Amino acid sequence: MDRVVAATVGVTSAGLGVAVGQLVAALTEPAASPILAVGASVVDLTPQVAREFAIRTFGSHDKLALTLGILVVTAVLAAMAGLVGARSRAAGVAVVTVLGVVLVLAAVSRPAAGVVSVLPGLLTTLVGGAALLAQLRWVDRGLSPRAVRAGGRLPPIRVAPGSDAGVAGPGPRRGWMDRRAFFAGSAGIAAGAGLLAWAADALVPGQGLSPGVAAPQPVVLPPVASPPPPLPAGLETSVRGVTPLVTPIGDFYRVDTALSVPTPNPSSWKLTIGGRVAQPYTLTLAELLAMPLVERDITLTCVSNPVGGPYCGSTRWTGVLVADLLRRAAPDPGADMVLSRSVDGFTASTPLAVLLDGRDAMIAVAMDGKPLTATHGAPARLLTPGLYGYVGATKWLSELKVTTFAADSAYWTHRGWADHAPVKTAARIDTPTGTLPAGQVPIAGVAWATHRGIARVEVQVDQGPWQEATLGPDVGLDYWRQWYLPWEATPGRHRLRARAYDMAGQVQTDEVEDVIPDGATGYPVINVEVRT
Ligand SMILES: Nc1nc2c(c(=O)[nH]1)N[C@H]1C(S)=C(S)[C@@H](COP(=O)(O)O)O[C@H]1N2
Ligand SMILES: [Mo]
Repeated sequence: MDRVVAATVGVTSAGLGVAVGQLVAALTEPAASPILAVGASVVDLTPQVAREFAIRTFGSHDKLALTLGILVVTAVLAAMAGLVGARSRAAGVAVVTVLGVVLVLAAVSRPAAGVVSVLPGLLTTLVGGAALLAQLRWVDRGLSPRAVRAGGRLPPIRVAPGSDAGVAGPGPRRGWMDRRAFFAGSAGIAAGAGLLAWAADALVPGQGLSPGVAAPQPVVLPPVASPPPPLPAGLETSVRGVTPLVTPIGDFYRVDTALSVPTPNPSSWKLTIGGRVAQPYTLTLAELLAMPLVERDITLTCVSNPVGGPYCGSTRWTGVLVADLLRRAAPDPGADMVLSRSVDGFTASTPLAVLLDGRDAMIAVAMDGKPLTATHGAPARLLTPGLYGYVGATKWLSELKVTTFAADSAYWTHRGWADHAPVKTAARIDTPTGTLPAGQVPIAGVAWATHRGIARVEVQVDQGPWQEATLGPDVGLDYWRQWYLPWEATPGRHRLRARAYDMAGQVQTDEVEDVIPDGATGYPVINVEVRT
């Protein structure tokens, strides 16, 4: 059989199978869809270095890139199945079976998998395999898909015994193939598969190629007893290009391992507090919201944020203090860590001492006065001021397990990242960038030393002296600080650098370190060109 034809048969069969699997998943269990299940497994299995590369290279598009990568690899494997199947049906069936087993295993090995998780992979395999065999048979019998669709109206093929060259009667000759009709048929199958996949995608918000925010069921927040005063106006009202004091929720960075956004049902959601405690207990969302709520202004940063990078956001959070919840459970004196678990299986390890040292570590239920969005962990997430997100900010929280670092490790610490990861002091230059006209212009940005507070920011132009910047409003130790320095930009190329000091007077280090294992360091550098 023509190789291109055989490969095409494989690809369209797989496309149909995957599309049916996506649709079945959309109707039963979205996370078990072929693309998401395989994608999530790839995410969990991929070595850290490759993930870092993906995050940096693709930025927030890393999930889309991963999905496209999976589709390309699937197409290649499917083409091979077509080629193998054209030579030997048994071998083709074997290849499809192996791929099917991988699919089903990927789905059932997801942390939230249930019995129905096998369905999408199973149907993908059955439909894909059946489509493969049927198409190979059509092609072998020398019928174009159009002719096949005509079905009974075609005269039966009569093959002269002992001959494979010719046939008697008016039917198409054995081996004859209308390539154009075949490819038209293939395009039809592909279009059908595309339509099914599109329907599946539309049924499940936030799934697959559309990284949109899935709408959580509305959570009604009770009023907060003694909220802090409203945040002051930030420097953004006077300094153009500086990051706003409060990050709009829509601009708040998102980092997680979830390919599809988990959407736990708020009415059945539960938080379990257990492990090495005297009094384990479980809370419903209503019970959690009935506890005293606090509102705090906190900056959240990702350990994967490169120097000067975007993975940092600041807003007002509403929640219940973790210390209150833990004390009620009475932790064992020998415990030194709280392993927080997400409904999607992600875990973070937070030092118990940090959670009990009086800082405002909380189970957050709202950002900026509004219930958490699905992407930021609805209905409730952990938030630990002063620690990077991977050790203190578990989204879609389901459990707090009091334990020890000796007994347990978490998703990222298991993969070589640090157990103890306080946020490092960092300044970021937001403006100017690129090319600008000569004249007065502010050099401005934000700086954070979460839970230590920012005392001072300095700016250096070229090899000049470090100059003290003016700081924006002080919102507290846990919040970033805006800053600016007026600059008389002269024509030519200039190098701008910045550095921050925490409240203890400690300047950020100029030693350049990568994000692994506990956060990047070094001064941010911006090169600009000033026109005459
Ligand atoms: N369930 C879950 N929670 C998670 C993560 C994750 O992958 N899964 N990533 C953590 C990391 S690395 C960071 S930096 C913060 C980011 O929170 P955000 O997406 O709301 O900004 O979430 C943390 N919580
Ligand atoms: Mo992170």
